[in-house]
Amino acid sequence: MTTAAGHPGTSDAMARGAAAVLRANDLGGWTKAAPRLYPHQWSWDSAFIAVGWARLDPLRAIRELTSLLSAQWATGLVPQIVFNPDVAAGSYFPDAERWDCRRLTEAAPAAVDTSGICQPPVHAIAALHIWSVAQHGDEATRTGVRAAIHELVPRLLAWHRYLATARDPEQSGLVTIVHPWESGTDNSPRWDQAMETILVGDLPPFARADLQHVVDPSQRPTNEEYDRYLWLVELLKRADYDDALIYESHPFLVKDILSSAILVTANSALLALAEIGEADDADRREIVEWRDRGLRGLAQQWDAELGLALDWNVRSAESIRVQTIAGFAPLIASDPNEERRAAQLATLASPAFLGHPDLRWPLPPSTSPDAAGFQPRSYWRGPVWPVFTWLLWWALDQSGEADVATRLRAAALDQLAAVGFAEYVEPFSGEPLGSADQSWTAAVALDWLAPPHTSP
Ligand code: 9WN
Repeated sequence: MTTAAGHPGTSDAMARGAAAVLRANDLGGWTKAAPRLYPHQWSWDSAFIAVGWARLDPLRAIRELTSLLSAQWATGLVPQIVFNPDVAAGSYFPDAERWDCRRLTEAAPAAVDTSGICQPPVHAIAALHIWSVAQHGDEATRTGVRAAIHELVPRLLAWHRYLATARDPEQSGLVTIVHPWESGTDNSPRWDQAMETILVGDLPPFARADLQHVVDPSQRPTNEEYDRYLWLVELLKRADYDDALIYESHPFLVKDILSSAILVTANSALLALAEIGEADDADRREIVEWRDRGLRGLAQQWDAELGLALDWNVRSAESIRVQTIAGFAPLIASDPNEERRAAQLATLASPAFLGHPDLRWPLPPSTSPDAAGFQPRSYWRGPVWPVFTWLLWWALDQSGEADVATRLRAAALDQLAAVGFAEYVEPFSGEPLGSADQSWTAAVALDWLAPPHTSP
């Protein structure tokens, strides 16, 4: 498969190619996630995309976040998708009409169409990253980014408060998701058990648009999975997207360990942003509480035997014991506990992940080849996602694991040189899968290539 940007062999060519992908997918103040498969603005994509834009233009980068956050709901929810009104009907499903948020709830913004769910809260991490990169820019850039952060901080506070309250009424420190799409790792085998119990009712007919854009349907979720995804959307609509009602009745309620870990790290970032944005002391104390509660929640879900943290199924009251990259939650959250850190690093290096003898590159498969649900070509069931490699690399680098981080970055760049800016990659053959010219893949390449070769 050849990407529009080509297969970049050298660092310079790769950086030029990555910039070209972002520019081609740029629609003004925001960037579509992929040229054809994902023609709208996605929430966590935008945060990673902003990390890449920061290396080209920090002011454009912060606009990506400002634009996304302007579609925030009155509840504080930052929507998974902000719909592009200019794309042809049938380009992506479920579309704005199917979600029908503006008609069903006053919490949805009046000016734009959005979906009615959220995605992992990477945004504060991205905003702080942009701020750090902007320090190397001119005065106008620094002033512009600072002004934007001033405006973003109250919105980010409302977003994190929403996750810490409406999405954690138990005060467990862990974020509840109500749809696998909210995890960002949609068809991960983590969700299989919870999804199998869902009986699809009277589902209005629909046509999938995603299969038009991949060469092989086995790379995408199955039709059975889609029926369940769409049924969950119907149930959320029947509850008028009311979080309290959803909590009472919804069949899919899961504490997502990855979103929870990202929230811990995002709270650390928000604390720094609160300083820049001059938030008051009460807000700062609240952020510290959320962060510490999050760390305690992650510790509760630690599985010493697997050396991974596990999701928790709220409905069945049990841990979900599947080996996936989400289990590296303590590493992603910079959990200070030494024992867990050592165990996480050992699991990462083991044959269950980076040490697997058949891997094309030592990069983390989304699901361990040892796990029952592993499938090397299917989306989040096995392929390597460069964007996730970046998140893990960034967390390792931040927390002083320089050697592991350096090796991960080198392997990631080797992979990108071979596959271009693919959405995900078959872990054994190295075949690029999903969409070509995926914005967040190009974005993380730009960050990896920026000197010095560490995060700012
Ligand atoms: C549903 C845009 C998004 C990513 C998700 C990824 C995929 C959408 C889909 O694409 O999900 O949100 O249609 O499959 O799983 O992480 O945000 O890139």
